[in-house]
Amino acid sequence: MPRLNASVSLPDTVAAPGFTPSEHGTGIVHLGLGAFFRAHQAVYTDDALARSGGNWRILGVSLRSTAPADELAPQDGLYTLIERGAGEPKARIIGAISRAVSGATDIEEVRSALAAPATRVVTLTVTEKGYGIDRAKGGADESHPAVIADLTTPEAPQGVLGLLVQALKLRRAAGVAPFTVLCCDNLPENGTMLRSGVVDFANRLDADLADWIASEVAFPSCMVDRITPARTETTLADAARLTGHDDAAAIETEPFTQWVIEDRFPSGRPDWEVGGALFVEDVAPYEQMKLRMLNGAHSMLAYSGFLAGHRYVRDTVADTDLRRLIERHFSSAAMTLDPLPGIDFDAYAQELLERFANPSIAHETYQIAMDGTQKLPQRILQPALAALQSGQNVRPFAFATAAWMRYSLGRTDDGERYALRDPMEVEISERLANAQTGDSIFSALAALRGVFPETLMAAPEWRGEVIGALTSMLEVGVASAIAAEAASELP
Ligand code: CS2
Repeated sequence: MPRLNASVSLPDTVAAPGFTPSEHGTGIVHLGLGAFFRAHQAVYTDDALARSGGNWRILGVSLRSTAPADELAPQDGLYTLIERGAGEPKARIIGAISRAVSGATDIEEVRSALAAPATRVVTLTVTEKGYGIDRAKGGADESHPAVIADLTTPEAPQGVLGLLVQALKLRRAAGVAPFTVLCCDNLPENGTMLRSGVVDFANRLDADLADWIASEVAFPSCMVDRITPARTETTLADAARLTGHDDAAAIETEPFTQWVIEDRFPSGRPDWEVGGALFVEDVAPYEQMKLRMLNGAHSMLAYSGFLAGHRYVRDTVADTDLRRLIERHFSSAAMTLDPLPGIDFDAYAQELLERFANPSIAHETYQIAMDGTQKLPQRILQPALAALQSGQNVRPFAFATAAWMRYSLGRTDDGERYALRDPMEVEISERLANAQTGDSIFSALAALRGVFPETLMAAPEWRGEVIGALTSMLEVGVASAIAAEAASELP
């Protein structure tokens, strides 16, 4: 079967880009060329190019891996997006990526693209752990390998903060306007957070440059949402069947998509609203809703569901006990939120449940379970603290935290071992080496640097609920602990 590329013709059933890709220049550099970016920002940009044109194609960069560039480059940046809703999957070809490169092999090209006047926006999806930001204090994380390396050789950066700062420095020296930096990871006030890392990193090298970045560079925050499971053999087989071409870069996703962005783009931006992006003054309430309801419930069901033997998210919804806990989690998380005009949290929760239950999406609990130390704070612990402080019952958040602690032991109830896949996994295993009881596991993990808010961990009510849930999981096994929790008086 021929490989997908710019010169192939496609069947009528497949939507081709609504613009001629080669007629549009590149205006965006995107760092983090994974499936989520291909299912989300690239699609909005594709819509914007089709409707409003502009030189807004994307240079896609994967910072470490060479695989995304190897997949996309022979296809002229084209790939198939498969949408799985009710009925047959739908295929569409995305043409927004002008070129795909890897930081491992093409770092010079990345550095010069970031410094180029044509680049007006830099977007990022490098995952929570990829930034090198100290999440507890803000600023650059001095223990992050890329931060250490880039502070040593700032003129040859490889990591996120180093690359952004070096490019901004070159732009300033050349009298080129700065780009706007748009963080698209699931972090609270993600623009403000990234700004703190960039400004602090710059300040360690050149205080004057740091002041200039702080006053001249825009870091709007945004909330991103689209459930995008890791690609499988089925994704590739469906792409080939639907398009008639081999496509090594195909990805699959759900029909739902949402992007809420602060409109601060002094150097311009694509017309992302044509794809449905919502531009608002303050994105924080949308981010909180999504992080605490969708992602919070995701993390809870991932740890408990994985340990109860559920491979996919949809299986956790089909388990009546776990489904009750998911619903309970949604409503407890909603209670920690300020009202959001025009949004009914009950309806949002109902829609989330339907999305989780999507029978055509095979989203692995093990995929969501990775990087717990990076996800727990904004998804579970901040709402838990808000609940504690307002006198709301903290039990649902304690159950989720206990499930993560149980998961951190690295073995199922049957004794099967699995990899934690967390940047703190070595420290976690060392701390847990002699911890057997709920009490000792709680204390061992509470001391992890920068993960748990002290006021929360010191609260007797919280401690009691987490240790209680964890002890039940250890004593009767996770599946039975879920059933017991679902049968208990739900708050
Ligand atoms: C998930 C998210 O893997 C995870 O941690 O919770 O990737 C989730 O699917 C997306 O945020 C949905 O927009």
